[in-house]
Amino acid sequence: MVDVKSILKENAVIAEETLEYYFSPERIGVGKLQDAMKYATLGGGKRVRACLALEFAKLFAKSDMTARPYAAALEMIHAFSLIHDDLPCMDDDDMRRGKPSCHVAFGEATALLAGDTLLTYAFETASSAEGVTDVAVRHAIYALSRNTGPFGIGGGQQMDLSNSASTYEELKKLHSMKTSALIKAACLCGYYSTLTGEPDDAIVSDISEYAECVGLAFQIKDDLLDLKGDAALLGKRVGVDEKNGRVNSLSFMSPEEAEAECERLSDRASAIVSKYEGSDFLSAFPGYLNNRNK
Ligand code: GRG
Repeated sequence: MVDVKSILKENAVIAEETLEYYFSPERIGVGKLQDAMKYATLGGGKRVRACLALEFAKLFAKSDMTARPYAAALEMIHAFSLIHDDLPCMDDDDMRRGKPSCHVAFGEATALLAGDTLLTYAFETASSAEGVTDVAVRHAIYALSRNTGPFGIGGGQQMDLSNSASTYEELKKLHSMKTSALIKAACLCGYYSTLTGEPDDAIVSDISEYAECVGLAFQIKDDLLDLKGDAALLGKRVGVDEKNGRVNSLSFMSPEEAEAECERLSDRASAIVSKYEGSDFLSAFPGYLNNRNK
């Protein structure tokens, strides 16, 4: 049996070390902006997106080295989205990862800039990755930009702001953009980082479907944790969606149905990836994420 918890932890250490490298004073300078970028990115989070990038690289090339800059870039983009998501004009959350949100610690203006700068620095990091082919860089940059732009988390967040989904199918579209998209970028960047020629369409299609299922289940579980999770473990407030009258997956299904849907999605994800040799971790990871308590 694969020890998912330990492998996730090992990958989180690699992600943290890689981020430290990219956040060295020689690379980004020093000052309040840099402090805010580091505050929001380092020393917290499960590193799910970094882990997926590293593991997909290992699946296709037996090494995670090529994926490390992408793992860092993905966590920068993710941290950026969390900073902006917590702002008073968005979800207005004052706690994140067990500490005051970035805007509470640094003020709104610096938090806004720290988010923007993390996004642009992620692309600097991804485009200057060493030890990968030009074709790898081209595809990875496309995956990152496509999945953060109008058809990715940016567009998904705008749909979320309208709080108007009236069916689960509509909400699923939003979740696909807001949550699955960056997970898809992570899985694809892992594969793309190993490329020596053009990507294989069938592999890209499998990875995309795997990521879509993992992302949808991840968001439903996030909604379940908001309903009945432990704020101390989660490091953020719970009951936020209910308090703010937000539409989420539990607006359309009972908690039991939501858990069953998570299981259905993670079974589908496992089935897609299990045909690849060496996919034990990636097959087991979706089920592990469904059982998380933070
Ligand atoms: C990309 C232009 C552009 C804008 C971004 C603010 C925003 C617009 C999007 C918000 C996206 C968002 C916060 C989606 C929620 C995804 C989610 C379930 C986050 C929680 O992820 P975890 O549990 O967090 O992996 P940790 O802290 O473990 O990293």
